[in-house]
Amino acid sequence: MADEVILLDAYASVFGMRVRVALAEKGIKYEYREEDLRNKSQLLLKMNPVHKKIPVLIHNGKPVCESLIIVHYIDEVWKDKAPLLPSDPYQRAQARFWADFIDKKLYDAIRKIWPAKGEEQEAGKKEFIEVLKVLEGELGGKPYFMGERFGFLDIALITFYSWFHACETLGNFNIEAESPKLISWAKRCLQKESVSKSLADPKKVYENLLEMEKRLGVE
Ligand code: GS8
Repeated sequence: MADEVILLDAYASVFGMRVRVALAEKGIKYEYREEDLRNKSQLLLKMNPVHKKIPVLIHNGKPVCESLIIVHYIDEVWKDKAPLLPSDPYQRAQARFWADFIDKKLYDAIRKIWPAKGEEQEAGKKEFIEVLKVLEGELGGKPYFMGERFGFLDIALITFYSWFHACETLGNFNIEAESPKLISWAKRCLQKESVSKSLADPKKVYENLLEMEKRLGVE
């Protein structure tokens, strides 16, 4: 019997995009369902009753939640094609460490650039640039984070690229001037169809944020 794969997602989500890239890397066909996060579907509430968040991967009726856990799951289930995590346990631990760093530090810094303003936004910008520089150090001279192959850690980070334009415009700074090697890496990742087809359009992400600001009445 063919696998039934459904993804509950939201277009501009850095977390949802990770799952889209992983599924594309593996060449898995799936049904994409866009969630309205202001009016969540009964299916989302049933499939992720703990966090009530997207993304949720529903594989043959069974839900898997949390983006990094989902990417890991995809790698383990569809292991014949495009391995995402390294086979060496130490390398795997490193990949998980840095993915955790991205979730804890980069996401937090972005939330300070938007919807924050003034001093908090300035602090967010500083933090964001510092985090990018740490990541750039970890990338070093390698083409991808784990070496020669695109994989788990690249997936964990590349989805933030869709938000870079919004961060730069809202925070009035230039990411490439601060972290040129990281932008070269991002462009390398974007040459892959699995990435370019799965990522949200940076201009749309920015427009979405402006619309959300209007709705929330952010000055
Ligand atoms: C984060 C998911 C998340 O924040 C993961 O999957 O990695 N750690 C999780 N999802 C957001 C949308 S993206 O900003 C979400 O579903 N929010 C709905 C809500 O908070 O009600």
